Amino acid sequence: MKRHSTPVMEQPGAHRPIPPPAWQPRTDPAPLLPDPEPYRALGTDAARTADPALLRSLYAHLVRGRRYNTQATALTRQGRLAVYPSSTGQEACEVAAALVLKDQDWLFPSYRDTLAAVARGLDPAQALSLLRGDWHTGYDPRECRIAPLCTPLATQLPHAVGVAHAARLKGDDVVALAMVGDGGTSEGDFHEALNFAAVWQAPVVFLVQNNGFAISVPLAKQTAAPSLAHKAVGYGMPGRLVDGNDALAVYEVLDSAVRRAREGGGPTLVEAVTYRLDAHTNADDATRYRTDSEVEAWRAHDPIALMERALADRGLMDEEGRAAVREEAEAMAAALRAHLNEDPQLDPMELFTHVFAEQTSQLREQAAQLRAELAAEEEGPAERGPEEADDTEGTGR
Ligand SMILES: Cc1ncc(C[n+]2csc(CCOP(=O)(O)OP(=O)(O)O)c2C)c(N)n1
Ligand SMILES: [Mg+2]
Repeated sequence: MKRHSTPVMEQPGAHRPIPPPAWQPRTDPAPLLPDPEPYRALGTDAARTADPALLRSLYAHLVRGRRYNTQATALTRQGRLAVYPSSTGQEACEVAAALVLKDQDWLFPSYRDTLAAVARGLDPAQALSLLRGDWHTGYDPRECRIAPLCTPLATQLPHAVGVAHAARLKGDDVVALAMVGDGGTSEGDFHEALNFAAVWQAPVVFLVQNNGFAISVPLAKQTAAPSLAHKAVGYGMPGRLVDGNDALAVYEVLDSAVRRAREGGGPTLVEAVTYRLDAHTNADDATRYRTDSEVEAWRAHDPIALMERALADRGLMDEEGRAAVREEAEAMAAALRAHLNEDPQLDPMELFTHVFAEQTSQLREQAAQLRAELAAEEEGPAERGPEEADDTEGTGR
């Protein structure tokens, strides 16, 4: 009997497509993955061998930073400061971010990162100019190499990449460290900044302070990623996870990321797991969206207490030393109060300077209007005739 033989290619289920050209991942993802647990240094051998001067300096900055936060918050209650986003509980991230940078490097802070700017050397009172509504940024960003405290979420990140990339093209030894909150990682700017940073291998370090909330929105409603540090892998840069309340751990992780960037190794994304102990700002009531017990659990992991224990364990600071640190912080707070209790002498016309290199026609019009209003005010209130007064009577105007 003659058997019908069907060609292989035509047999049902036996279709074999031509394989695509060999595919390989462009980067091995394994070394980019963050550790499963946040890195900790205090209470480990790393703290037992760390440089005593570094530990003492971190501690002094933490205490000073906490005092700065309580003082600035008090000034909002006295009507001396319009708004203050406190970083109490997050001081370890703030201080470490500032201390790992060299003078020629750039810091790109968010609105919550006043302490980082102050720890980098910015005058404590000047750092509050913006939040008092005094005068633009309040300092010269180029002189301090601190970008303006940035309120629009994550827009500082592409700026940091641009500065870092430009410096690399010019051959300048500059690293940019950009700070952002957990909520800021949901912004398009975060994606664009990290993507370009990795493609260009820009000398930039991204520090995400995951403090649990974007105002009242908890992280679980913000992302389904295993961690924010994992997001780095998708861009082709290493992601590091660190205990954000352990100042030595944050310092070590950021220091190694900054060194790597400086040596041409490209960007790193660091997620510091921390907690905002205060409300979002003085205008927020945090009891509406989180429990006291959650806050108390984080208070037990206070960055200052952790560092105090590490110093005591090594016999590096006694009560006298701690009192001296507190005294210095009090002096800083007193100077801050004195400065903010003075009414600033401001020229409203300066509102229009430093906005655009070339002023727009709308701004020119607005400036002219303001100039006319100020001149009218100088001349005093216009005298009104009796008939004019009669005209407005009873009209409710
Ligand atoms: C582009 C943009 N969208 C919305 C806001 C309003 N806003 C101000 S703070 C904030 C939450 C940010 O949370 P997170 O990034 O976690 O920073 P945190 O305040 O916790 O430091 C939001 C949505 C803003 N400032 N900018
Ligand atoms: Mg947050």
